[in-house]
Amino acid sequence: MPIPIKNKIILFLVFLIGSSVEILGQTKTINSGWQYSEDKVEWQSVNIPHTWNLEDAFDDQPGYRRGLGYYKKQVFIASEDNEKIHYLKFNAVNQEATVYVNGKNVGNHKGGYTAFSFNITSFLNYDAYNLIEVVVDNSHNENIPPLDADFTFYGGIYRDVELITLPKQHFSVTDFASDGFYVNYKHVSEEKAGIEVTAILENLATAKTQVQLKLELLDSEGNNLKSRTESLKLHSGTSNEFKIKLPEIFNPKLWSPEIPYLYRLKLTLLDEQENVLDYKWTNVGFRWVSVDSEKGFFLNGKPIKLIGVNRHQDYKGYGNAVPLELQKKDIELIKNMGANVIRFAHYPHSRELYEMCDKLGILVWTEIPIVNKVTDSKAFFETSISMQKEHIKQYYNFPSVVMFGYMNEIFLRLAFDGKSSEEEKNQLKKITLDLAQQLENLTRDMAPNHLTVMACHLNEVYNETGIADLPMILGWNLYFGWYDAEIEGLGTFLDNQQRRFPKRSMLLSEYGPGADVRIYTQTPKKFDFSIDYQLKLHQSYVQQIKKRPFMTGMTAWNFSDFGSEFRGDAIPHVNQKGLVQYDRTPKDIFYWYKSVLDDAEPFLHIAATNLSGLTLIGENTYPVKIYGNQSNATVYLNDKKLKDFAFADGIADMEMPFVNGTNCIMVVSENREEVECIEVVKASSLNFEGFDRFGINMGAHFFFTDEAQQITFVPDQEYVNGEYGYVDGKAYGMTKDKNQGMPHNIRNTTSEPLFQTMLEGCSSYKVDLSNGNYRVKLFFVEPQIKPSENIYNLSKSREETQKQQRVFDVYLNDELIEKGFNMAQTYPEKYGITLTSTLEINNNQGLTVSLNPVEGTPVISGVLIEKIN
Ligand code: GCB
Repeated sequence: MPIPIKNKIILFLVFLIGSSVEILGQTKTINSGWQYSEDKVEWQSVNIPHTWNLEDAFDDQPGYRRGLGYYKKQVFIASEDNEKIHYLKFNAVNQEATVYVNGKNVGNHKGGYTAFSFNITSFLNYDAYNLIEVVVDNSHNENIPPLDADFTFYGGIYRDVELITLPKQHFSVTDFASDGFYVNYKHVSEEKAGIEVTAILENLATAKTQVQLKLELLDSEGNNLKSRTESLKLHSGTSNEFKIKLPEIFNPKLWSPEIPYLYRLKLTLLDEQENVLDYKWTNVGFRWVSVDSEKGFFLNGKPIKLIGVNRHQDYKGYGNAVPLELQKKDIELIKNMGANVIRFAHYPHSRELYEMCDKLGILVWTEIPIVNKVTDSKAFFETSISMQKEHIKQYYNFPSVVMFGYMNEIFLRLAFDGKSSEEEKNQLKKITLDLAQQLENLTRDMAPNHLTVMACHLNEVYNETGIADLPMILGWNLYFGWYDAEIEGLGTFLDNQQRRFPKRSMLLSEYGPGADVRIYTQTPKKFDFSIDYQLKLHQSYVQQIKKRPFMTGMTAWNFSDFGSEFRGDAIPHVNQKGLVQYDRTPKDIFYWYKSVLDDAEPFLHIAATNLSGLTLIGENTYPVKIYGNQSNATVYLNDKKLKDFAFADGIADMEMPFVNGTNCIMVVSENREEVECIEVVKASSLNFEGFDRFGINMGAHFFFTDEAQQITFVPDQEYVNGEYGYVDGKAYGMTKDKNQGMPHNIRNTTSEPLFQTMLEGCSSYKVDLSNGNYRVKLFFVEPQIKPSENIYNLSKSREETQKQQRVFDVYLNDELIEKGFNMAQTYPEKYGITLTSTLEINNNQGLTVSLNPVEGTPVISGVLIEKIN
């Protein structure tokens, strides 16, 4: 459950006038104590942030509730405030909200990722409780982007709700819910820098009013560098826009990832008696950016290769309703990894995170969620345009924001559309281009100091339609070595694009394979979800991009694993391409990036945590990777020196002669020391000396650490005398391009990688156990169920197998343990099945699991053997 955030007062202005204290304006969050209902009959108390899809987006039932959710709350408004103006501001509600105050409709907002606000003054009662009601709808709506995407559209009020009380003259709260002022950078160079502020001021009094606007520019220590006060006349009942320049400063300290120097701009609105009416501030970072289609990205006139991550906002156990403090830790972690860029995908994230990017020195790509396809309707266009206006206005003042985007893989659905006619497809291309052009123009117009961006998927349609020529930087989301062809295909593709379109600047806006920390192997293969394949792909991609000066940079997909309800990754409902896990525990790849990107301090990492439980029968050593940002180090195993070594590309592979039991690896470099201890089962044969359980992940080439069963299943192999293996049969669903077995959620288990991989057509499986009594568990699942429509599993080999009966008898040696086993009939819908029996082995006959077909081809996913005496 989300940790409740207490109501907090964000800004509480207290001013001394004579001896009395007057509070002129205040903004307070009203997050606590809302009532929530699905049907307006049963209500429960909730705090904001809240979503109603926390459970059903992760359960075994396909789909999650997309519909209406009702929220209500009473708010007391004091009579002292009856001369003030009151606003409600919602920082994000997914995805449509209709707000009522005391039963009256005060407004509606479409779009789940930007803020919106309403003036509720005329609806309020003073010295009384006022009822706020919000009807939230996360149903599919043809006129609200995103229509379709690879992330869960959790419904609810999931960012702060604020009650803002202000005097009649104030910075606009309703100019697309921005801060009511915009900082434009003028002539920024190493020699000088200037800013011009556009302020939108409201006067909600009935008469014209004279006010003063005071601008002050402070350095990071708080010294006042420049200031200017303007006397302004505000017309009543309308917004008043003013542009005010501050005198330039000379030799400004420039903002960059290395030195994110921030100035601060204060804006104070005063009445004629110099009472403060309203107050704002923002970070100012002097920087300028440009791109060159041959030389890449430039910050402050110097080349910089952007290397960083995409980020989604959701978080294990919270969905999109994530406490801000947890989210902030993400940005710290991303900086700690050494990244210099974040793409906030595929929608605007909490504004506080952008402020952190200002402070920490991380360049930002931010975008709105027009993903996969558009609707040919006036309403869709209008929502999209207004969403981009909100986006630009709300995120304009963050100096870290250098790229504004508006579309992601907008032809993805079209590329997989087998139904529409050519004519319909051409029409869709035309209107998509039209919307893109409108958004591009709007963005250039509204954000002249920024770069425009868009991300495409691997398809010629972006070139052919000309959409790829619109943005200043073209992002390519490229999954060579995952959904497409081989890892090395990346460079060839980019070189080819550069030859064909030499004037375009390109950024690799997404790349990365799925990776599950429970899966590891010495023979990583495409689409196997192993952490080893993740390293292989990322390492090669970084090398390929670094080699190409024309590439502006790269952002890995994704910083973290994230919820995507329809997915069948190794953890179902979760996209596992993260560099960190869904709960933000780093995967080893995170540390590899840190080794090559971050040189702030000496760093070492022993990539062994996930190997704990490793079982080695007959093998002598297992390679462990050491990461580091130094040139060399020395490695020890169980206090014995193994060797001195040098790092290459932040990495060194060490063969470890592990012993049975606890093993401690120590790595020592000039100024760092790291120790990691893991448990290893090591035996020359299956004699069960020093261990009492042994599991095999049948049909898989990888180890799988199963938390529920507290064991690491070893990879499968063809039968080796004295060990174990299949006598016949083959691994199910494994192809050159896909090595996951069966890309589905398996019901009633969390051990998907055990069940998803299986042997098919194996009539005899041998395990050379020594004599004794054993408990044997066999694992099965019926793989032949229609795969769900998953456009993100783009493997060419995806095809439906013919439906057929599969009936077989199961024997352990001569003992029949299941007759006429028919999973499709007895356990429908991909149910993970365990058959457990005990048996005695004598006469050194070992164990043979026999699957005798009655009809169709038998399958088996794994075996777990426990010696009982
Ligand atoms: C993409 C999409 C992103 C997906 C990602 C994936 O190209 O832009 O939203 O999550 O691929 O993992 O398939």
